[in-house]
Amino acid sequence: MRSKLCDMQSCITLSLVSSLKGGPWVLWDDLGAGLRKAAELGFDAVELFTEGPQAGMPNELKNHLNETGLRLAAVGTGAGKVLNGLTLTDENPDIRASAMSFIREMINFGAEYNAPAIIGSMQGVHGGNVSKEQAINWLQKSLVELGEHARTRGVSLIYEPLNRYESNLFNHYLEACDFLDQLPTNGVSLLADLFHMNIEETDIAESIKKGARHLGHVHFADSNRRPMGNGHTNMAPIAKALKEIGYEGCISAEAFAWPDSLTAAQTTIDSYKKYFP
Ligand code: LER
Ligand code: MN
Repeated sequence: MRSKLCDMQSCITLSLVSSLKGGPWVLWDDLGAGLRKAAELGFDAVELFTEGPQAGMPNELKNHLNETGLRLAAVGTGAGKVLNGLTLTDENPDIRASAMSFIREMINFGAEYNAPAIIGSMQGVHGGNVSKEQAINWLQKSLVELGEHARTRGVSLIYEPLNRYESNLFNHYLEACDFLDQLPTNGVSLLADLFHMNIEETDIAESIKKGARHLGHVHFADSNRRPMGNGHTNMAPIAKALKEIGYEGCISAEAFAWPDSLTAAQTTIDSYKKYFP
């Protein structure tokens, strides 16, 4: 039975990019088997990580979603950076342009299923010939254009602040909120990744409350990026904050398949039920 216990939805990540084994996704490789497992455990939705927009096997995906009753929660764009070296803040204008078209196509792909695309590592970093001001300016322009594009497709675009070891643009959730306040679009919302926030925030629950206006998606992982329950994150006040602000989006497990994929999926749904009964 599906765990639709509150207005939030339980979600689990599924990566179809086998070459990135060891990365922070819970289910792996086999779309059909992964979705059936997610449904069997009672998840409401799945977040997909694919090589690109063509790699989601659209018809197959549609059929599996129909069969399982799962919703597609979001699509990750990180492969654009990790596999193809594309970022929105690269000094080379051709690479920035390719990053834009990659993300535009990912937005279109997700929008077929009413699912937003997530911009995490594709935001890039500043350094070398690219000043912080320049990188943020490029990021700003890109997010406005892509956010407006997403709106025309009936979805939002999700921007994810990352911890200091992965980006040097926006590491804090509330700084990213201020940045979004300045954007002349309401097509972009923010991702609160509890793993990144555990590294950067003073108080995760407080940041979520203060920045509730932009919250669009949550990545659910413990302090060590293992499934929630395997680290030292104090989840109770974070869950309370999410309930208090009336968050109605996905709580999506982007965590290592630790100690293995199926155990991680089970631990995640158990934690979800514990904190969001
Ligand atoms: C993507 O959601 C993310 O959190 C990044 O850490 C992946 O590198
Ligand atoms: Mn994340």
